[in-house]
Amino acid sequence: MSSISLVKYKTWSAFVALFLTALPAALPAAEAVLPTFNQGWQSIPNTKIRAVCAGENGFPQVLGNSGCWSITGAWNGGVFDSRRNRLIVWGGGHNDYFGNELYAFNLDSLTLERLTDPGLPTASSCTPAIANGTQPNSRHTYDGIEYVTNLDKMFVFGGSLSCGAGNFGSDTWMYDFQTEQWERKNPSGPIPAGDAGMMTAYDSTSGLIYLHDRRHLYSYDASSDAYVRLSSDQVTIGYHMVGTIDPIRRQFVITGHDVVQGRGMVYAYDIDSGSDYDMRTLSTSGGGAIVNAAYPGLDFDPTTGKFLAWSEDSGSNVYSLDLGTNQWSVLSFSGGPTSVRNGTHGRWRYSPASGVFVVANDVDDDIYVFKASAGDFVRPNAPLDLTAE
Ligand SMILES: [Ca+2]
Repeated sequence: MSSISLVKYKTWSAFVALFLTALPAALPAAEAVLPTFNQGWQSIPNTKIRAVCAGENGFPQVLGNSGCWSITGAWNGGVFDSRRNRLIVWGGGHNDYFGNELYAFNLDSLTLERLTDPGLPTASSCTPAIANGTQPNSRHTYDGIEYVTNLDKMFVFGGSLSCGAGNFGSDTWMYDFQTEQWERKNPSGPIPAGDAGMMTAYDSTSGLIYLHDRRHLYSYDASSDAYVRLSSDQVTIGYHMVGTIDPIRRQFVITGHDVVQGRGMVYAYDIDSGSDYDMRTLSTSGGGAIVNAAYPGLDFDPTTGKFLAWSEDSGSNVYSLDLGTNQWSVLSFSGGPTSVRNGTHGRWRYSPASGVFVVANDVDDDIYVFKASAGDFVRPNAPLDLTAE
């Protein structure tokens, strides 16, 4: 296995074909070599981002004031590339770190790698683009990046740009995982306000990205490059919050410590057709440690129909929110990641193929996997729209 670079194979079918040709005949099936996970927390050896961080591996000019720590610590998020079963971590920003390179942890190979080298030269001022306009400036990415499953691209909105002032961008980019190229978008429609508080989620039903700045809910259609402002009534919510979609109940849910209210809050928008897009405050119980956290990790678990959340204030506990009862439940385990500051953002994500959550807590931590249930997980069939390249 160690001589095979699994991540070069971009599709499940190519991936399976590799196993069938590369493995000794005595090993009968691909499932025999794919990892399975135990209930609770597991750390995956040799998966520290710092070991492959660009700033300490050939690109000292991107280190900034805080160095490689910034890739997770400087308010940066992540997305889940469900086609390749891997967590993507992306961000730097402000004066902390100037690299715009991507990192990936693959749940099938259990390896972590740097996918790209940083774009050069780095920005000399607060510009959205670098490398002759072909790549985004590095930035704190917060909850402002998402994997767009139907296009196999990563969406990026705004963030605190790499420059002395750390100005907030309001630019939109897509990273194409097939061509490994960035594209700056020129969207139509009212553009959301660039700020620390933007929250995004991809909706698998509509194929749209939903984005909330601190005033309004928007949708973004990446195919037509158009934002639409969905909410009529302006709200004022604080930052330190994250947003995620319940695709079954058709809700965009926001939670975390709201600096405007001075306490943790849970908000929701109905995103089903015919919605009035009015923001509702949900009265939930039992989730104090997660609701009050700054930038918690929050993602939907389709096997239970609940949100699962983890934050730097959670210890080894994971919190589960049932939108049917508005009740949080505590899933108590041991051996989870050690707390760091500045939030988890989108670095806590669900893997549909493996049936686990995965978190990149800190560049000096190994990757952690969390499995909520004790039973075996049956790997779903590969998506039908994948073809070999
Ligand atoms: Ca989100």
